[in-house]
Amino acid sequence: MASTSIPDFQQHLATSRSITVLSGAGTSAESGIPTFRGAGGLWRRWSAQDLATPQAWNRDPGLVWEFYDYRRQVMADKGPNPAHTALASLEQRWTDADRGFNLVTQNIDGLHAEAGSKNITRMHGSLWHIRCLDCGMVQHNRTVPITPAFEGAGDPDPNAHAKRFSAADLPSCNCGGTQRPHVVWFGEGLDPDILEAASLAAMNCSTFIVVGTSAVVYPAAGLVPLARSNGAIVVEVNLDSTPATQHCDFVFQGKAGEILPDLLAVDPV
Ligand code: BJW
Ligand code: ZN
Repeated sequence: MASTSIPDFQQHLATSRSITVLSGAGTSAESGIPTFRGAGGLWRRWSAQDLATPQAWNRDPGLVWEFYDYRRQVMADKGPNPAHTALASLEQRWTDADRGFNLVTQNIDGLHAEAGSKNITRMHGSLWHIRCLDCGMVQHNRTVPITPAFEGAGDPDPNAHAKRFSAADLPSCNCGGTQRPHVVWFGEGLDPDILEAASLAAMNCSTFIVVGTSAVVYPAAGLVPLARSNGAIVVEVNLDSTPATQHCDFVFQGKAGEILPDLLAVDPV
């Protein structure tokens, strides 16, 4: 049975030589960004599981770009919340004390970096980067709409008149290749270097903090038992229990933006 004692967790945290955090969409929920599997996770009649796939892209790249362009519209004016800030502040205290800190995130919204987090491993890519399908070049891109053809598109209403996009409407690279969102879709392998960095961070930490993830998507979800079996104390912060809960030494149920600022207000000793 996991503990819910804040003082006991803080006593452990203060002596932790290395902390790794695994974050998910719930970390950004209080910034106003819908999670994948919660309310607001559908776009028109599709879930991420339907559109965040190579099959959806091959069937209709214009529809997939419209989905991502809509999410870029939603995220463009959103900022970090107290959960992001508490994690950035924890990193600062731990690195100032020459201790380890890794933030492994499944999120693609960029809000951890905006809050000041530095040592970030982005498992699923970035909404603000696009990649050429021909030459592979990755570009930072914050243009919304992604091309003029997407002006006024992206309406999430399932009854919205759906515009069909042609190949010429999609963003294209200087080499002439079509560009896609630089994110990892279901069924696509993660960058091996990124997966290795995430796995090492899980294996080599003394505290593993899992925050705001449903812990159902692999390989990210596998980091939780990996950290535990390598000796880390595992703590979960989430509104609900998840498949990760069984691997936890401490569990704090509630909103990350409300729990983390107090829970992590600890100096290294
Ligand atoms: C709050 C809160 C608040 C809310 N405070 N908490 C092993 C077993 C079974 C299947 C597989 C396996 N290995 C691989 C697979 C296949 C697949 C997979 O995992 N499928 C499962 C769903 C069954 N994985 C893959 O395909 C991966 N590739 C891979 O492994 O390649 C090799 C391979 C392929 C095929 C077979 C075998 C091997 C790639 C996964 C890529 C995931 N991509 C996405 C989309 C990214 C781009 C985009 O955003 O569009 O990543 S899917 C989506 O899910 C996104 C997220 O990062 C990811 C995780 O979601 P997350 O963050 O957990 O969000 P939610 O919504 O699920 O949960 C939110 C949580 O927050 C909830 O728990 C709430 O309670 C909580 N919450 N408010 C605190 N205020
Ligand atoms: Zn190119």
